[in-house]
Amino acid sequence: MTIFKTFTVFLMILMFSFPVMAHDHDDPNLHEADFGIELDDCNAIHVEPHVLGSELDALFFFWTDEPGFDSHAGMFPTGSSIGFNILDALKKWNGNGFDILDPNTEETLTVSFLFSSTFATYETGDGFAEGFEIPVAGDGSWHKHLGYTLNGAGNNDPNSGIYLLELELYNTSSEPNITSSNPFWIVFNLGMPEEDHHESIHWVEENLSQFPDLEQDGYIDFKDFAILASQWLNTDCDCRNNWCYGADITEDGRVDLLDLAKFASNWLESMDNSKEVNSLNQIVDEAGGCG
Ligand SMILES: [Ca+2]
Ligand SMILES: [Ca+2]
Repeated sequence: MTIFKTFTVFLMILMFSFPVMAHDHDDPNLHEADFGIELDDCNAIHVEPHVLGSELDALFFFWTDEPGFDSHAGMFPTGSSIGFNILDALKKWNGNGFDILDPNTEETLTVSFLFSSTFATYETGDGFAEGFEIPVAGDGSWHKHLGYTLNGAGNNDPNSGIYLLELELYNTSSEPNITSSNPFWIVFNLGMPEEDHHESIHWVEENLSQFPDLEQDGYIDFKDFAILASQWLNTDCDCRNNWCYGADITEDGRVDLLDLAKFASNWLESMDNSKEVNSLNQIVDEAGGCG
């Protein structure tokens, strides 16, 4: 058995021994169904969890206002606003991943908000789309529900399916200067079985959120594992050291079995790609470790 295969078995044992638990809100004071938002120690907007599901209501114009956003009082500078950007085209679940939809011939999604006198709407396009800004409350909190409407092509109703929206939040404050959030996702379901919805949410969690490409070259391989190993059991991870150089994949302050399980499951999934397996074997060969 090669070192590569031995290591794969080792990772699989770890993965099945220490399943990664789904993220829940751990703050009981925030609205449980919403994204929790806060500023971290580096004045970056932190959105938790990174992925939430939502149900579109076919009897109510394919609309929902869930999930919302919630923060504690005093979190953001009063007088500032929080805005959102749509980071990519709307995508649709195909059973194994998400396909990009053509906004000219397929579904789009409209994001809306009712200000005191005006109704603001922004629609997904074929890529990045700028959203709008909503002021922070007088106590420095931001608890808002945007509206989401799925549009069919032309004048048609939208087709049943599971749709993916990618967003980011930013704040208009310049003192302090606040960094935009990392991408986060809403997975909308229109008329599909809940088990398919859950599967698609899990796919986003595994493949888009907390993707453990620590060296950031587009591949998950031994070079990334070397970074994880170098930070193993480190307990002082935070935004100031970029969560222990990315090794604290779960961003909970320490590098431990939860991070290794996350790393292992992504690595094993990437092995479906034979090119990736070849590159991994090549690394083992170059390291002189092929047994
Ligand atoms: Ca990498
Ligand atoms: Ca961790």
